[in-house]
Amino acid sequence: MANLTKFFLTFLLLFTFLIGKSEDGYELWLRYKPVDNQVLLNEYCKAIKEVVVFGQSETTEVIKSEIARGLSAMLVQPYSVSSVVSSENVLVIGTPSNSEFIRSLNLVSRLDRLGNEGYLIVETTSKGKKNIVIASNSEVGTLYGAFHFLRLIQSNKSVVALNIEEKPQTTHRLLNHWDNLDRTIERGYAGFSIWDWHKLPDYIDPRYTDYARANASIGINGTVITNVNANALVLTDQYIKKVAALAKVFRPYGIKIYLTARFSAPVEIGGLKTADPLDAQVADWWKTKVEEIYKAIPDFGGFLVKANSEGQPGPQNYGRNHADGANMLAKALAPHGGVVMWRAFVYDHNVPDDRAKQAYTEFNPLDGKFDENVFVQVKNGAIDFQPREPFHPLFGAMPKTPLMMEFQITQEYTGCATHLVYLAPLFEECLDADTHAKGKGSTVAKVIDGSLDNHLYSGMAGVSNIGNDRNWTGHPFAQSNWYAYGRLAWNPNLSSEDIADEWIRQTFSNDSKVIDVLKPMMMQSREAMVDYMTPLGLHHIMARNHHWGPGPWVDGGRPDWTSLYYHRADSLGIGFNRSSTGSNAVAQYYEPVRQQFDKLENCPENLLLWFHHVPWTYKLKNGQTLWNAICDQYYRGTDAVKQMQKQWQGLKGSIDDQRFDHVSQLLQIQVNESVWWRNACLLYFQQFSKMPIPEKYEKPDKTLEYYQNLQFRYVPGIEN
Ligand code: GCW
Repeated sequence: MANLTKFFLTFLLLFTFLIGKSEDGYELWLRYKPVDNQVLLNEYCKAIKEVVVFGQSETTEVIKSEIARGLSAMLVQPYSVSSVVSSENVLVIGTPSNSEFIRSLNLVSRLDRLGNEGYLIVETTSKGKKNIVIASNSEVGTLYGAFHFLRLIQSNKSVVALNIEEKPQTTHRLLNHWDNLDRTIERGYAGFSIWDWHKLPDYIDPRYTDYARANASIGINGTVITNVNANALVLTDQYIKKVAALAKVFRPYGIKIYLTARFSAPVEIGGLKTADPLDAQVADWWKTKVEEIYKAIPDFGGFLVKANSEGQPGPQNYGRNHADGANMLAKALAPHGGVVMWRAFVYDHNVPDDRAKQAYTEFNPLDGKFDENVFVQVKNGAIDFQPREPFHPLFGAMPKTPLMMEFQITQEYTGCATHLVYLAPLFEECLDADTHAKGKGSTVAKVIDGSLDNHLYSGMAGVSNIGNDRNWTGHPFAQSNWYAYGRLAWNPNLSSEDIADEWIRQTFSNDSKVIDVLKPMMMQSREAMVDYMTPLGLHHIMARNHHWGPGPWVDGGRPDWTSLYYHRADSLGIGFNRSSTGSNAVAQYYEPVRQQFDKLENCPENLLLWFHHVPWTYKLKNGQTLWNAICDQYYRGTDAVKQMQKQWQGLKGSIDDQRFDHVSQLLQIQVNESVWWRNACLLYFQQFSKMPIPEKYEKPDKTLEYYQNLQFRYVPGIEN
């Protein structure tokens, strides 16, 4: 009897472990769960009897521990790592310079094509013995290969007869943290900053290592750890020591640290009278400061700068232009191999022109004027990370300058951390867009990977959604946006759907029942969000400051910070006329894109109100009036969220309880907030259209005044 009870207890324990075990999401996509497919498990165990990692650097130590950890957990048997290949079925990891064995394999010509960070994962036969080899020209490259190999097993892919050749398509793959030194995060929705400045440099939070592991696993090789709305303090000696301590943790993972440079730092912390970039003393101050930084951080990456934008100081304060400012910093960094990432996110309410045109107007004439180690960093669209924007006209328009893409991973305008929105389709839409700068096929991806104009440097930046919430990103699904961003920075040509597949398998399950529900759900989630927030090309109609809820009525103060400026609804129609009869922003695009956007009847309907002021009764391609189409899309969006909620409920039991409940509750919030967006926007716009919401739809249950009077304090992400 006692034995029977023990048996049942063990069974129960095992069962709870396998099915109900709660997971808090801390492990991200690096969960390394035991492979539960017996056939594959046998295959893996047969193919990997031993592991050999060559090399003695800190990076090889990282590889050893990650591989041993991953394989032991997934293949449910202990793996230790040795440094001699003595038999077959060995997983061998090394570079030609750290291993005689790798040199003997004849991989050199293949490795030559892969640069410093690329890698091979191949099955080799040497002296009649079959092994799996991960090889690269650098140890960081082998680390990337090791993570790729672990991903194959995590996502239940075969490891027989592997012949993988990978190489990053961009040189700079960065996260941009908008983290302040007081640990608040501008537009951050997942808690406070993970950088514990007060305890640095002496206390090293183990989280820093897990952050580096996660980033290296997707190929991110740099991080800007401070807000672009910069604080000069981070450039003082006291803080440089703290930054150096972080850099030391990240170094073995191939991740460089970058800082934001406040343009007025020479005045604020240097005691100079001016920050004029053409003043010799100023240039000298930066040169000395940069030397000081490199003394502490020999592989420091460089500076990211927001200048003369939204109140930040910059060269224009002294009558100089952006190139003057960027080049002065670039000259200080060049001897050390550092770069400047100079943001093109500039607009000024004192300039009478359409905000959407201003960045192009300022930067296009500066093409060719920047030093070699300067990137111009351009947001995906010309306004500001809206749910849908056309690609930024600067892409393709500055052939002599490497342009760095800036995507926003944090969901400032896309549901903060309560809406399940997979952003990879948004990133993909922009990367795949054809600028036609050099004829057909001049995609944005080719501009930013440097291939269109043959640039040495190329890159992507993603505004981080990471905070000190236990699961890093607040919403469990927001982890997918960090993941997808990294994968696309590595290869801008990957498909968002394939990335979703990879992520689901690693983060939730290889069970096809789970994948078949989650993949389509994620894939349509961005379109659903566009529908319930800003359909048909509407944009910038969110509430003031916190940008979280709807605010199509926002008016007063700086016109370019109101909603009225963007939607221009009146009794005749709605939308911003940016065609040749309006602000003529379309002229900043190459033909035939220009024509396409310019003509109302050719304009893609999902960007209609971005480029045109359209009559309420205008007939769309499906024969509907504009007003009815707007209604349909808002209701379609909220219905899609309700559908997501139902689908998620169907996965009860297939997902661990803790994350299942977490997402269930967030989906209810998303349902409520999508209805809020829909009702508030439709009631507001109805004042102008004077047309009814079609009978078939449930009527908004609150008045417009109700929505307009809602007040919120302490919404995360802003100074309250
Ligand atoms: O998206 C807007 C945000 C600001 C941000 C700015 C920028 C860091 O509302 O909070 O400031 O863009 O990108 O500089």
